[in-house]
Formats: sequence, structure tokens, C-alpha cells
Amino acid sequence: MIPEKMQDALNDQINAELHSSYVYLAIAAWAEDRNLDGMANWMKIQAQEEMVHAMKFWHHITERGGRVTLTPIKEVTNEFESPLEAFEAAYKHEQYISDRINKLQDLCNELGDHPARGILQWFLDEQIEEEATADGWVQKLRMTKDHPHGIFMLDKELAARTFVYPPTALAE
Ligand code: OFO
Repeated sequence: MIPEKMQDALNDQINAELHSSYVYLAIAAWAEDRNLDGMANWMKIQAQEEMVHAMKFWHHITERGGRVTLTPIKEVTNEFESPLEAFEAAYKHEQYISDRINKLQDLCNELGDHPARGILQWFLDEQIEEEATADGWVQKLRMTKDHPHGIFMLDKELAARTFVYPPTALAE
């Protein structure tokens, strides 16, 4: 049985993951409106990954006899000055999520909730990748100095992303 404190914290994290999905969808909509279809594609795929993250926590709670409860998703930013600003926002958001996962790990230690260790380790590893990826795009976009040709080239690269998720993504 999952400790109530952990169940509540993971329900909050489900909300945060769904909010993450919403954050990326808002950027996708902004990009699509500017004909940055590659960037919109990348952001939509990221939004799908965030849904998988939410469901991974969902699965963990129910497998341990807990109950999932959903709460309202807070507002997201819909306006950005540039693709760079949008990716900077994404990077900052991932740092915020990493901080949340670190705190969940602290709670796991405090409660001695050993069954939660596996899933939290998966997310700690995932956050290293998510931060590195977002930061990578920030660095590349900085190099373009907002030059349209550079942005066009990067947009083509962003278009190549496909939604591939390991079949084990929902497993613990
Ligand atoms: Fe972007 O990793 Fe989940 O939230």
C-alpha cells in the first residue's frame, strides 16, 4: 500500500506532468502560428512524452492500491518573443520539474518508501536527458542570433523528431 503522503505528492506530480504537456502544447501552437512547423512538431511530441510521464505516476499509484485524483491545470504562457525565448522557457520548466523530482526523492527517503525508489530513479535519469536536450536547443538557437536562415535550418532539424517511446515506459 502506498503511504498517503506519497500518494498525495505523486498526484501533485501527475498534475505537474499534465501541466508540462500543456506548456509544450502552448509553445507548439505559438510556433505553428509562425509557420515554424518543425518546432511545432518537436513540441507536440514533447507534450506526448509528458502525458506518458503522467500516466507512469498514475500507474504506480494504482498498482500500489492508491487512488488517482486530478486537479485543475494552471495557466501557461502563450506568447514568446522568439524561438529562443520559447526554448529557454522549456529549459527553465525542465529545471523546475527536476527540482520537483528531487523533492519527491527526499520524501521517498523520509518515508522509507522503498517501492517508489525505482520510478523516481527513472525520472531522475529522464530529467538529466530532458534538461540536456532543451539546453542543447537553447545553445543552437543562440548561435543563430535570431537570423532567419539559421532558424529555418534548425526548424528542419526539429521536424525530424518522431514520437518513439520505449514499450517499457509505463512499467516500473
Ligand atoms: Fe519534461 O519531463 Fe516530465 O515533466
